[in-house]
Amino acid sequence: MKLKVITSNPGKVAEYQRSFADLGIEMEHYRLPYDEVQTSDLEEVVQKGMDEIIRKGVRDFIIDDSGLFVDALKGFPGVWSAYAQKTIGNQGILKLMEGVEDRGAEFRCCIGCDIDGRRIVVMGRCRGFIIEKEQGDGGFGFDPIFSPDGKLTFAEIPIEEKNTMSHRGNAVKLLIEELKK
Ligand code: ITT
Repeated sequence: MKLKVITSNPGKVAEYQRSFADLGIEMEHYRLPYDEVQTSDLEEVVQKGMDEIIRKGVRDFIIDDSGLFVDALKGFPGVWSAYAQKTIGNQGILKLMEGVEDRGAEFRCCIGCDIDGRRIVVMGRCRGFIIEKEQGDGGFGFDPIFSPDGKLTFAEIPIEEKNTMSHRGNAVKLLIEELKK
């Protein structure tokens, strides 16, 4: 079985390849731009993205819309995470958090999977903290500033370990439960 991972982000693909390796599902990086509708809802982005991809005649794929929701910033950057990452970056987020005591944040990941004509949409979450300065050079995106326990960041732990607790790893667990049904 082979599934296309439709994304522009190779970091996501690496995590899916690791998660599905033991299940014998091959995850193939597939680049196909699709519209990410402007909405405050990750699931809506995924549902509309899936409709568009299926209209283009592509089947057996997954897409993933994710974001970092910072408590003290009232959920920013949230659904605008990709834009925030490209513009202000991790340093910009740290600047917004200077002197802020409440460091709580949540990563969310919505996965849409089209498989054998079935549509499965699941959401995974991971709570943690925005640390004071960037730490680690693994992972991607916000990994160097997000720590699930306030100690090591996602950029400092191996991919396998990140997958056991991350928003994407938690969404994958739900997806696998659905696939088994
Ligand atoms: P797509 O082509 O799949 O949309 P993208 O990187 O633009 O790739 P999103 O639209 O889902 O992805 O944007 C989410 C942003 O949050 C993006 O900047 C990611 O780098 C970041 N992000 C998502 N998951 C992350 C993770 O596990 N660790 C760190 N940053 C993450």
